[in-house]
Amino acid sequence: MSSAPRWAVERLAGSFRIEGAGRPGLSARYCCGVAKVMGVLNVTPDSFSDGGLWLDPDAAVRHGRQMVAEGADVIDVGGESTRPGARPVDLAEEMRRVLPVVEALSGEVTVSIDTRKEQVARAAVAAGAKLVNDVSASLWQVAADSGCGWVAMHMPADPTVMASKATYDDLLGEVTSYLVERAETARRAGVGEIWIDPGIGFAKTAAHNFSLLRHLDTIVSTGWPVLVGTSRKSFLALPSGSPAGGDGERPAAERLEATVATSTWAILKGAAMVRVHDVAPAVMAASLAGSRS
Ligand code: HH2
Repeated sequence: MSSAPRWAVERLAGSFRIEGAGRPGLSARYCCGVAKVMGVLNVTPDSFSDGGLWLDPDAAVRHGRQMVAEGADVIDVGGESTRPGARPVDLAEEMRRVLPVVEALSGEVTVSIDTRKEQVARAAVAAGAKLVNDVSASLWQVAADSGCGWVAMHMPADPTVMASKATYDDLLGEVTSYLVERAETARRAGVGEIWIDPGIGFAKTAAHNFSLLRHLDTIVSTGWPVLVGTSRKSFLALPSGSPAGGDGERPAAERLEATVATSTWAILKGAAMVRVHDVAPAVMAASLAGSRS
């Protein structure tokens, strides 16, 4: 450890800060050279890859601490799955799942709340969350009122129907202009820290997801810090004939290598943060990809 460069030591200690987050024209990546890692903490029974594992609050907090020990910069606590076809969770149940976990972890690490409900976002911020991870891209007022950060993700249709809505005339143009419009609206409302996220896997085919990764630099060139979440998603199952080849469907638990590959790809294209279930390999990827310049 003593021979590690200073940035690596700072990063592993979890103290690396992205100075430029939310400032158009100043990509966060260029401020410090290393992308952040957001660890996924799903307090749900039905998330697509880890449903039920962390439903118990004590187990969730232990897992959150484990991800912090592995170098996560942010822990993203969610109480409602957004996988295609997922059933909505009622407000009281979502609050019951996430609030004790947010409260327990927010004194130890930056916590984000992954929700589409304004009341959950407000309660989580009151419990210590510093970032609202908003797949609906509609909750900027919560961030404006509270001074916390905000992630706007592209999801053109509700999870219950989104599988049938993956049609675009100009995928990259539509995703980019939607995100920039949301970010500018939030900035006008007074939000300081704003992230944009192309919403990999949300109303998108595998070809759409690969295309967004290939052209991620266009989204990065808007100047808003970009977050990307490919972790364990179904387009990484690599069926025969997919762009990356492969010899059959891989279950979610066997998509680690593909997650690391696509997270590294996103970082090299300029993403300032990646959202992953497996933190240690992503921290390694971010450190190596960031140390090249
Ligand atoms: N993906 C998921 C959930 N939230 N938030 C952002 N900003 N970007 C993403 O790509 C993203 C997200 C889906 O992953 P997961 O939370 O593991 O699954 P589930 O929605 O089934 O809980």
